[in-house]
Amino acid sequence: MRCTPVITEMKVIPVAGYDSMLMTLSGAHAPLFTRTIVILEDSSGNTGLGETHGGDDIIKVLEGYKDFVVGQEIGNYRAVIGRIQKSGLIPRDDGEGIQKLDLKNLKFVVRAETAIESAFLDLLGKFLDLPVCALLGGGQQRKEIETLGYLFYVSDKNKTDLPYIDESGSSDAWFRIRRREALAPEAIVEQALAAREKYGFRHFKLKGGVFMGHQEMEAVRALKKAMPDARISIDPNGAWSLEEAIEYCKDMHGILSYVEDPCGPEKGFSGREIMWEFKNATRLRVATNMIVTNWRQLYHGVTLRAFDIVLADPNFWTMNGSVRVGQVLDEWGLTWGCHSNNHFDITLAMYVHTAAATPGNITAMDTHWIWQDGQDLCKNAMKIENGRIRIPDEPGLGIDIDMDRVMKANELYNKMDSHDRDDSVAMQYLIPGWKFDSKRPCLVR
Ligand code: GKR
Ligand code: MG
Repeated sequence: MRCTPVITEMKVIPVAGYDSMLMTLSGAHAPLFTRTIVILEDSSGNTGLGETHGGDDIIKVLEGYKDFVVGQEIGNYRAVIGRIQKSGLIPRDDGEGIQKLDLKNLKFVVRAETAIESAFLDLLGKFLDLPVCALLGGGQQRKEIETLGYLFYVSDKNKTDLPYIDESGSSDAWFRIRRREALAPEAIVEQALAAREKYGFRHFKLKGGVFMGHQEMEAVRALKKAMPDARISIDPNGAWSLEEAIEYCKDMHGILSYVEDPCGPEKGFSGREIMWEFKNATRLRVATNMIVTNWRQLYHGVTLRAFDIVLADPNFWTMNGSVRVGQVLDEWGLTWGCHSNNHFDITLAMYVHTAAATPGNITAMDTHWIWQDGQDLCKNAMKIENGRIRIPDEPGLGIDIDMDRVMKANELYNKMDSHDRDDSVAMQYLIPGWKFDSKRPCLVR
């Protein structure tokens, strides 16, 4: 006997959105970013939503999962996800993970099935009249989630002939600023103040790995001076050697609230060993989304005491997995946070429900959302107000898809020549022949 509705259809829809020329260790963000949307329909007529990373590999993997999903009861979704995970269709990691941020290794850490898990949870929440966070872990832990303002160095898009979005005519100060060049510390402060004005952030993170670390620390100091009450962190994505990282950070107590992936593997030692040495030398709080992306790595990282904060992105861990990470971290006196990439409003809702179900004193959630705000795929995207997002009262994820917008984002995706992320393309306009080097900030060549 069937007790809960069954899945009648699974749609996998690739989508693209507009981005600024954001700088990172990997190069410069392209004018368009890609994502993949999963829409499940069930026999009661409800729709469930999920979103994950983009690109042809992810689409292929998700298409391959359709047979596991269609015809299954929503109440039995954990078994469905379990069968997918045992199917062998997931690419296998050789153990390197993303310790060196090599984007070609992302496919080993992105668990595409999270988009399906989310869509099932959305449907189950609608069936039970409960928010998704009530169905995860020990249930809903909080009513709102603190988020941080993710600051980036932004290059001058006019140095390229690429079709970056222009918002210079917008009436919104943040929308204008986010598309403008920002390389000097003063420009980063201006970016932060505009983001604070619009979203009310109390926490900020600067994406580093662009200039030499001591120059990036100037920007961090300028941020703290402009906003003494704000909590500031920096993430150079492991670009610095251990020696450099200690040198740049040793005097940053009281200025940096934590430092994220300051260094990584070197001289035959893993990123977990090197981060432990950094933490031991500086006594600063350390976060990571690079040296811990699975349970085996978590075990070794915790054994070494290599970090204080794990940014357990549901895209790497699944939503249930991320909450489980948060539960054990909380038991062990460690801190949960969430890593992000460019994303749409469905991911925002997935992050928010995951964070809402995670116990303990979690850290302000990362989100790239402010760079995409205004490109909603749903009619009622969650809003960041006073630096926080409130859990909606509606059941499930609490968001409703707008298919016209999804199909426009799909058209944009289909117009792209390549769907694979490659931040060296835009970078080569700035530095001809530029190539990724995990140990050299992108503008240091
Ligand atoms: O969006 O370019 C970016 C980020 O650098 C992203 O790729 C990182 O994975 O923000 C992420 C991080 O925290 O490492
Ligand atoms: Mg990071």
